[in-house]
Amino acid sequence: MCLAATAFLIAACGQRGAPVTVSDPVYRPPLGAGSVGAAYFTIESASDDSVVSFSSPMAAAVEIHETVVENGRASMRPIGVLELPARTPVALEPGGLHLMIIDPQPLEADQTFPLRIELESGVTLTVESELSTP
Ligand SMILES: [Cu+2]
Repeated sequence: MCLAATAFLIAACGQRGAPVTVSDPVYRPPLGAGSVGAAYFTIESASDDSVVSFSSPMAAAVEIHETVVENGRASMRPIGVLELPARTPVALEPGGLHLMIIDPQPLEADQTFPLRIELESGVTLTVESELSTP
């Protein structure tokens, strides 16, 4: 237990692994019979970093998408890596960058949705997102 805790601290304090904060995480379950939910939050890193992978033990896959408006029509496309410039909050929000949650398991009313975030620097963190219904 102590060993695991120490290893985590080292990973979180590595030279490039400066603290990363995630604020206001919310999870929107799929609407109706749909199978794709969404998640939004603001993420900020103290040093230049990037998110190389999002996942969840409660979903088949988690993709990061950007919203693109072309000829007045909004569409979205997956981006591979989410850049986190130092000390710059990056907002994931409806109509912008967002997470698509593929085939999520249903949540109980008082449950939160876990999201695992893997950074290029080697740091990983798990964020519990509040359930939010539009
Ligand atoms: Cu999307």
